[in-house]
Amino acid sequence: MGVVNVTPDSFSDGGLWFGADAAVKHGLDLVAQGADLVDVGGESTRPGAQRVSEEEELRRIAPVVTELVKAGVPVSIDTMRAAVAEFALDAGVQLVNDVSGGLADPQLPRLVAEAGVGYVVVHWRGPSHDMYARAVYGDVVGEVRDELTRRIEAVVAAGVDPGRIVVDPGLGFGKRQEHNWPLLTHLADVGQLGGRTFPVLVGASRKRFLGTLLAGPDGTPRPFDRSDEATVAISALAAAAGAWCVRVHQVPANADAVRVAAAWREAAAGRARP
Ligand code: PMM
Repeated sequence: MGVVNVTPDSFSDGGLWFGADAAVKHGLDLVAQGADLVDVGGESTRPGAQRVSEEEELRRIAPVVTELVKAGVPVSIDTMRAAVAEFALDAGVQLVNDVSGGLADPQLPRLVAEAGVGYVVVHWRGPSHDMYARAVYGDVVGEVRDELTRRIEAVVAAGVDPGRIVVDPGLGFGKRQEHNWPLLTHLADVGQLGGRTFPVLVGASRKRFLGTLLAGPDGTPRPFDRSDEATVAISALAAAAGAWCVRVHQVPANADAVRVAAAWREAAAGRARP
């Protein structure tokens, strides 16, 4: 999954694709580079971000979603708002990526259910402006699994087909560096909820915990745009551990990493590659 953030302020690529034409071109480039899906978002969720209005979010994503779908690109819409999802569903997106897991807008799961598309349910404890206040865990993997299970029960009660649900541990969303790593090393557990196995999406690309890991000798975090190689390493490890999808800003090397991991898994399972 390649990311097109149509925002002026996303921490990883804010402002780069803010104009609709630049955003559409970027989406087409990501597909040419090997992305299977393009995730379009019009609201930054970086730590501390304030929410944008619904009108502004719609204004940002509408032409980009419309043009990419028209060009035959498989699009997912990254939104927490039913009105934005509704526009995107009418335009023909294949997946709704809701970083609030249905908590921010209770109307959203019902819309997804009616459209019969895929739904990414992300672990979330509340809005970005003060998300670190909620980053308190005893057993992070257990608590994320319990909270995701409750979200799945809620969205299924709203009519979403469990077979269309993808789960996401929500790296960085109300989680500090010490919380992200155990989630990454327990991806199979994250996908096993309430007696079912769900596909898992991993969004580690350019996140702050990678910059912290790669800090210089004086402790200065590595800038986000110099953590792409670390993102590629996570993509390989996550895909080898069975993740269904990795959400990334730079596609080429991540697409290669995913293909390496697929060959690795096949060989490990004793199957020869054709
Ligand atoms: N992270 C961001 C935005 N959307 N969606 C999913 N499913 N998972 C994520 O981890 C995720 C997301 C924030 O990153 P960005 O602002 O760099 O796109």
